[in-house]
Amino acid sequence: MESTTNSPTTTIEIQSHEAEELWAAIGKLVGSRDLETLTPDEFVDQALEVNSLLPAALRRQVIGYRRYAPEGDVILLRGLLPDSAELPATATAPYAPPPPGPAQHASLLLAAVTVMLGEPFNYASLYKGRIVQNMVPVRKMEFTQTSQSSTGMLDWHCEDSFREDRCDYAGLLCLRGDPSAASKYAQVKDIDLSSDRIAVLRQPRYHVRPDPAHVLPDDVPMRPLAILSGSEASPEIAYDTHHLEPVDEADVEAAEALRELGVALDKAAISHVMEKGDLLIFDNKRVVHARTPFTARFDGTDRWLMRTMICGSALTFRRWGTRVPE
Ligand SMILES: O=C(O)CCC(=O)C(=O)O
Ligand SMILES: [Fe+2]
Repeated sequence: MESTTNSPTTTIEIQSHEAEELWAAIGKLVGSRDLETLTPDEFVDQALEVNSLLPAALRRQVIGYRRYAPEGDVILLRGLLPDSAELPATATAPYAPPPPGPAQHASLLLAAVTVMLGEPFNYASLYKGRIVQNMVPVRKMEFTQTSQSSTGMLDWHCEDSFREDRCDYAGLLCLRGDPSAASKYAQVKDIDLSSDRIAVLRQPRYHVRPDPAHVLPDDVPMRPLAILSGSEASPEIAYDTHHLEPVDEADVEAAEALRELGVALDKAAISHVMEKGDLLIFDNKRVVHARTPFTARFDGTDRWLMRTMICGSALTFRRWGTRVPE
């Protein structure tokens, strides 16, 4: 994939003394308490307590992003974890509960920032329904199209395009980076396609199968969808390189539009190698993302991101009636 910088990410730098103070305050609030004993709702209540400890400028900027996304559909917060944060060995599975202490404090910090965008949630079918999941390499999964991959490229996708109620935002907090693994993203507003191709992609000529990271029955039907939607000024996208195709396999026009979209995404790509303390937040309706290959060692030092997904609609959240919908 090409890497260009045709639309900058808003980067918010947290000063090192602010990160140290915040980390100490979380340590004081939580101590050695095991947050795993909390229900998902109680965990988010605790995150709201931490939210009030965040630097005021950071809170203003994240709320500004939610309201107007003034500089784009992705924001990158840097320096959220202080150098002094001593994190344990990288988790070995997406659903592995972090031990009490710093790793749990990091998961709470992720929820404390992202709760400004809505309600952190997860589907019951994904990674045991955990609200904060580990994005870590897993043995034998190196070439899958899931967060557990490593040697293989994780290609362009939106989170859970197969669900109508997919998340509005996702947040990825880096606990441990890998210099080879670049997070990539492309904003749909940056893609350059002819109006004919766009018109095709706006028609419900496609369908998408469930993401393989979910544990679901084999007979879940494919979801019909238009890849592009929304107004011309503020387009939205649902995309998945591997799990989306034209409904009619003879529909060559739909297939060609899809192929050209893939090329346009590569051209619009922005790339960032996540480092410890980076928190990347993207709008899942307006941004497609990917990750480049890296080599896993499986020795506790591998790349480790924590992810949470956010429902920005209070109405959708109330309809679910739970933080872990089926
Ligand atoms: O590891 C990453 O950078 C992203 C992982 C991801 O996109 C996913 O699991 O859906
Ligand atoms: Fe993803």
